[in-house]
Amino acid sequence: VKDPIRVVITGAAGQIAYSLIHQISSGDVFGKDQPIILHLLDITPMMGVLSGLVMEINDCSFPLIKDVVTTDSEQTAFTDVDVALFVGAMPRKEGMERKDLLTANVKIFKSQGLALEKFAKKTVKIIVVGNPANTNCFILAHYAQSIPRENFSCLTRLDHNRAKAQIASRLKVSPDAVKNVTIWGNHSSTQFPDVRSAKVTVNGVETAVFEAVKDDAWLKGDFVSTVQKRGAAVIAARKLSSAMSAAKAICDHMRDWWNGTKDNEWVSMGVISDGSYGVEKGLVFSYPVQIKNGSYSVVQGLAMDDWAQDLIEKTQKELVEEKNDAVKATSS
Ligand code: NAX
Repeated sequence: VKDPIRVVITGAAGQIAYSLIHQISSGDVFGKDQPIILHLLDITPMMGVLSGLVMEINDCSFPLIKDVVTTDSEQTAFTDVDVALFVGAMPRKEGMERKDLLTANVKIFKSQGLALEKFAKKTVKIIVVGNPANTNCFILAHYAQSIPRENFSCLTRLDHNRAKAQIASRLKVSPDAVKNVTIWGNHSSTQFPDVRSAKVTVNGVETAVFEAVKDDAWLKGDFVSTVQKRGAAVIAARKLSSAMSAAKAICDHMRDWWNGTKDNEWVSMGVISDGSYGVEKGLVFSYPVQIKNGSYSVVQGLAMDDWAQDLIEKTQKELVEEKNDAVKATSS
């Protein structure tokens, strides 16, 4: 029997966590033989909601859940954790400037970064989901210097899954017939969903997505903007932001990180840039990655052209601006 792992979820009283807790607890991510102790962090006014959530977790009778810790204390939340899912963040409220949002989040992620540094295991695997996800991850990593840089990531897997779904629906195939799509850059509307190296299997035959779709104008136009704006489209229709699909994407991201990617396949993850593809070193940038033995490596040598380079530069520029504003906010 395996020892339990400790998994902290921040923003545990929110809507993404509500879907996420179920999938993690049922063994979908770490395996059906991996016991789990859940640490659920939220702010003080949400402690009542968390107590109700614990009733529901208990009532699910998950065999893998050995204990549930609910707390508003960062120390309690991050002590000895193996996995940290940073879902909670300050939401953008009406009338709030982008700068105010950034300042509020810098405060949260600075404080949580310091607590992670002090209390978590040094092997902790981290995904930042709360927006602005890339820049929040940058701040978190900055304040947790003793944790290896490769343990930090942010979620762009939802964008990756959205890109796969768009191609699959266009070609009337199952999403798992589509592989090697890439999300480059920021989890924002400047992201670059790229299928120039993606492949699709139709009737047992694997072909390039560009060859199968035979509509370059769509692949470079509406496809890109649909994926970039999908989050906004969900909000407009549902009056709430993506939650079920976000939770599914968090699980996909962590499952692949834990177990590895398939041979000759890659996934998208926001990671701390090592300068690959000319991106500023240290930025949290979404790349195509392959994973083996719990470690990712950025897929190298993918072809670039002026169109792609331009889009990568645009999303990089936005991330540099966000990072500079965030750094400014830490000193103010
Ligand atoms: P909710 O507003 O439902 O839940 C957020 C929870 O975080 C709330 O319970 C709140 O009390 C808590 N919280 C706020 N400050 C906290 C703090 N300092 N410590 C602990 N908890 C705190 O939002 P939900 O729909 O669950 O979304 C969560 C975050 O994910 C948002 O920032 C959202 O923008 C972001 N998203 C990111 C995505 C991605 O792909 N990276 C996609 C989905 C989602 O939009």
